[in-house]
Amino acid sequence: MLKGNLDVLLPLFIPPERTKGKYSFGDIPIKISFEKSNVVFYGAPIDISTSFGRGTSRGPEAIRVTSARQIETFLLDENLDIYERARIYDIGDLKIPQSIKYLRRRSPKRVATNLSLIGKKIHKITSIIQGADKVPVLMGGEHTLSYYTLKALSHKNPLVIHFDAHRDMKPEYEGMKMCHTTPFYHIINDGYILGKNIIQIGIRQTDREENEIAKKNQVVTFDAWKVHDRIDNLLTYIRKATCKANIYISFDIDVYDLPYVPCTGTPEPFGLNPFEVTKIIKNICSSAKLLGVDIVEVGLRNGDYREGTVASQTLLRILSRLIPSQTPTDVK
Ligand SMILES: [Mn+2]
Repeated sequence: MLKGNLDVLLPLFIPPERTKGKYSFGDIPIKISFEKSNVVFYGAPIDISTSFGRGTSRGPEAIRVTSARQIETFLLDENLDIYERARIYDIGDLKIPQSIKYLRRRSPKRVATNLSLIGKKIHKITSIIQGADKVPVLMGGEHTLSYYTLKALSHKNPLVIHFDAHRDMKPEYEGMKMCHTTPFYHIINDGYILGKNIIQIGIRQTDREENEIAKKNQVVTFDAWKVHDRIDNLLTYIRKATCKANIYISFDIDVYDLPYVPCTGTPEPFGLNPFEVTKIIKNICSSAKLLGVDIVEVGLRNGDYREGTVASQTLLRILSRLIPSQTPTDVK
């Protein structure tokens, strides 16, 4: 059964060592098979609908390079090596069809066709990994991809913890219904996730209509000022809300303050710092079950690996806290 799953997944991917990043996540010395893994990483270098700053297609590369070559997998603050906790299998990066790779003119119609093509693949990949009782970790790529992962996991009724400078809750943008600023509107509007099951953290850019949509749907919001001024309120809320919940973490790298993330498409001031983000992650209840993770909008330009570094460090903290510890016999 599990072997069958891998046979379906592998043809969709370029293996880690042949990607632009050339390494598997963390380049962990103990190689784990898909069957023995409990966390499955994959890159989705998708940049189809982004508008202002492009370049999120290099996100997986930034994360692969920094996690493998720059960052130790030993976490000083946790006194833990990540592979003592998470048994990571990295499938590689999603193959991008030629029609998308060389797309020059981005009409809304073409964007819609291409996103739906990729969306079907992301849905299938998420379902297979989750169906095998493993945690899918998507390294994006644009934020639109979260619509498809959440749709695939919606039957598990997840509580969505959404870190972002933006709500991504517009009904449409620049003539595009589905794009990087709209996934959370559509996931609610299409009935997959209730607004009250989405916690948005770090928000500081929205328009009035989008803000009203969030309020009307009872989306829980801790904007950047609330996090900065009164983080304890958020920590208390997170501890209670996540108890025994199935949780999904959608992490837009632009939740971090502008100096940490110079390459992402829409960096914003008034952002969070790594201590705040780590605190929030550490306060997720230990009885929560992690259903899936995406980390999106990570960029890489002119050899500036800052975003890859904060993205990798964020992923290590999420895994160190939210993967149940294993007994030594599990490792074999
Ligand atoms: Mn954003």
